[in-house]
Amino acid sequence: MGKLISKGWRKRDARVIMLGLDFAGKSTLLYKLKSGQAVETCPTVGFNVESLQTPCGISFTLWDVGGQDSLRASWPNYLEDINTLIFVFDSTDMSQLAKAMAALEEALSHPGMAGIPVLLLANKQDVPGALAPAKLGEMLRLGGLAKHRWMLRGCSAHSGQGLQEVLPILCHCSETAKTMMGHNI
Ligand code: G3D
Repeated sequence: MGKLISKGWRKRDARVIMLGLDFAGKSTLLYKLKSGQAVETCPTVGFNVESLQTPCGISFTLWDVGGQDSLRASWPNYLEDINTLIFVFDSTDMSQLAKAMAALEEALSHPGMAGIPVLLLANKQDVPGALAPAKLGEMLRLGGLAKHRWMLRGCSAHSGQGLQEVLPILCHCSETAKTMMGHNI
């Protein structure tokens, strides 16, 4: 880590991209992380962008890129030169799970994603009957994730449950980016 600091990593923003299907809760998460407050949102058209200060002193520029079918084609444009990918699942919508997993695979296959750590968020855990993170994890173990360091956390953008861990995880990911491929974060 000392090497990274001496190369000036702390002087520039870390770039984190948040992807997921529409209604997964990306915008709500972004603004909850930013302000600690839940906000009224509209389905993301294009992207929202926020800067976040972190416990480790790195400032993150967090892009919430829309997940609608027509917008997913633009995801590769955002996957260049990133430090961490956050992928958000709507844990209450089983009908979209296969589609969400396919979208994740597609994002992971982008050349810019080589060696980039991935934080998976199983959102909406406040809703009774939501898919538990452990169950989602069992479904995700195979595929493109094997080539990345990754971590799965349950959370609720409404209640804030699980979000206190997110910024420290992002700090850790950025400090150790592109090392330890194939290991969990
Ligand atoms: P998106 O940016 O991924 O498209 P949004 O998703 O952030 O716009 O959220 C889509 C809907 O899910 C919103 O509801 C939002 O309030 C809701 N939502 C987001 N996160 C959570 C959560 O953790 N728990 C619950 N229960 N709902 C959540 P509306 O009704 O405004 O469309």
